[in-house]
Amino acid sequence: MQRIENPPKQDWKNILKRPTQQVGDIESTVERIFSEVQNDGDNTLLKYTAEFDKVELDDLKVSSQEIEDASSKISEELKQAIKVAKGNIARFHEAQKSEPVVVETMQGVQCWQEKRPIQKVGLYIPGGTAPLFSTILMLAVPAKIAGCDEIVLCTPPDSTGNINETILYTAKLCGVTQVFKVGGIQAIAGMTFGTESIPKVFKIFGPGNQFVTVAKQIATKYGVAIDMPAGPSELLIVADDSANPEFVASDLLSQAEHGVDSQVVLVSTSKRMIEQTEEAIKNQIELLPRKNIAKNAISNSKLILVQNDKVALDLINEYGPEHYIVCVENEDFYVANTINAGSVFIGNYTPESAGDYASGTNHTLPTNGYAKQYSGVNLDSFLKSMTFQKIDREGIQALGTTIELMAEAEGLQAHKNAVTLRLKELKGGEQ
Ligand code: HSO
Ligand code: ZN
Repeated sequence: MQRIENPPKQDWKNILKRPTQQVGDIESTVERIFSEVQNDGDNTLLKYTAEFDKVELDDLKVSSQEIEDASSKISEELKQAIKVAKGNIARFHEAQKSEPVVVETMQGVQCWQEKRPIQKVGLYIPGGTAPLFSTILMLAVPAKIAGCDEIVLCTPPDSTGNINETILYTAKLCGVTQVFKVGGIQAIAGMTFGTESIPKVFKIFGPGNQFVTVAKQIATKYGVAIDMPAGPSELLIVADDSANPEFVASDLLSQAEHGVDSQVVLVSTSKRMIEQTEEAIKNQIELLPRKNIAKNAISNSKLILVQNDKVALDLINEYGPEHYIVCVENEDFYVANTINAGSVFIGNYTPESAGDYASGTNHTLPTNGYAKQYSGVNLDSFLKSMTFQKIDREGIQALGTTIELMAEAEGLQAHKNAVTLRLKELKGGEQ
């Protein structure tokens, strides 16, 4: 890990740079696959599944038999754990529902806003080295609470044409409507246009590699919404001598093991804390099954010593971490004054893994500094707001002249007429 002491402000940007991703020529590849999927639907999906996932499938859709079989392969303890997590995630997101407020902006003029579900949503769950079934909980549970009618899930098959059993079990448990064995760019294209098998969706959610990330961005060109631009996992911890360096090290490693491009940062006003954490990382990392990935990520990561809390806070707000652990005596200062972070974990007994799996908050969060302008996934991500208004006779009489004057000034006579005719009719009625 790189140790940095009291860096001057002009160096922060450079120090806090995320590991760069090789984007290269991805965009033209994505465009090509999108246009093939648009023209030749399932055939293209099957062709690319054979090419990238090394399996020839007859059918993209997971059968109900496969889903049933999956359930019997999972231990009761794990099923129970998934249900506990689901309960907490559901409680937290259920509480995000809000009631419409009717505002009478003028007498007789009522305006309000109501939320309605996005009817069809698509969830992408990556394959790869770790089957992230927890992400299904984070996406399908709020989608269901929001009332989305159709929840489609795409995930790549393994080379025998199967999907991880826990992914299938969790998808069923959370009310996913259909699961498809397709991954990568072709999966995002399938959900964007719809194919013979896969329904077209209105919004796509979920993490993925660089190809999937670029594909989601291209999907927006075709009118499909996305949750947010995704990037590698990140964690920033601010810790002082009240923190436990073994705990801090374990948290940093928990994110470092996600991928070689994950980034973890420790900020502290205590040199002792930094030294002890570095030592603890060295010991713990050797015992991890994914130590090679974690070591790579750790080599990109930083231990930053700063002069005081104010400097630490400014640096944290400049970085805008996806996950942010606060383990300091004066936690209130950090909690109250942090403006840019995806999700905040407070105190020595709040590991980031809690939010990754089971405490109730969502783990689909803005990375790459996007916490400055994006929220993590929440119930509203699956809803859209519609406004309503109802104006009565008294209301149009109160507001009419205002509208007429403004329409006239914009040179839009028909707009004005729509009011004038009504006012005239009301006047006539009075006589
Ligand atoms: N930390 C990841 C989510 C995750 N962790 C899934 C474990 N499983 C990104 O927020
Ligand atoms: Zn994680």
